[in-house]
Amino acid sequence: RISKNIQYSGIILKYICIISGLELRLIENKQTNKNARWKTFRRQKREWIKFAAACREGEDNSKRNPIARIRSDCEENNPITYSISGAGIDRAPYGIFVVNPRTGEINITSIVDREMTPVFVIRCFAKHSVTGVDLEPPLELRVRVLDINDNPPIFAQTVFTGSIEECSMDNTLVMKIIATDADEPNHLNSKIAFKIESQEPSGPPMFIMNKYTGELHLANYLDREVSFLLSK
Ligand SMILES: [Ca+2]
Ligand SMILES: [Ca+2]
Repeated sequence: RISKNIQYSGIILKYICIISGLELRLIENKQTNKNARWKTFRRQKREWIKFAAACREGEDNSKRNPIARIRSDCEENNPITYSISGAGIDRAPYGIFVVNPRTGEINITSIVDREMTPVFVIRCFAKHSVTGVDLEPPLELRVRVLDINDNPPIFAQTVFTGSIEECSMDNTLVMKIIATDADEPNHLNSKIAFKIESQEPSGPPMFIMNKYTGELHLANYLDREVSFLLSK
């Protein structure tokens, strides 16, 4: 709370600023009127009031409705119609979010897919119900879609082919296996671990797979003739 007096041209202005709003008190000191007259002007800080809950993909989020609510304090003096637009509303995927034009409550109506739309940006409007004039600047409401682990890793190719000269140095890089996972990047749900499931010819392991990078390195005893014999 800040309180300050300012003397200006015979008028004392006393400002009292309160965090939740703004109250301006004006004291007029006129020579003709020894009793100071108080006038109090109150102005609510105008703002869109908003909140938005995050939604989880692949599940019914409607039990958390309304997932967002928008409200303009112009509501007190004007008939307001709320509307929304954007992806998930009037652009594909259509009709996922709907707004109650009177209350500003935003509901989610269907299941969402993070891999298709990781964040919905909802543009919100508050228009005068009769004139259609915007009573507030458009507001952007972001609804993040939380990831679930619903995608397996996929190899970039069905067959990777590599070659290596015999008698190569230990641990020589033979090839790198590439795979991707469509779940959220840099998240446990998209983390990939590589592993050699089996080798032909069977026998002692000829290669070492780096679990994290997919790099295949030579083990220390590759001999073409031995491998050839093993494969026979
Ligand atoms: Ca995954
Ligand atoms: Ca996912």
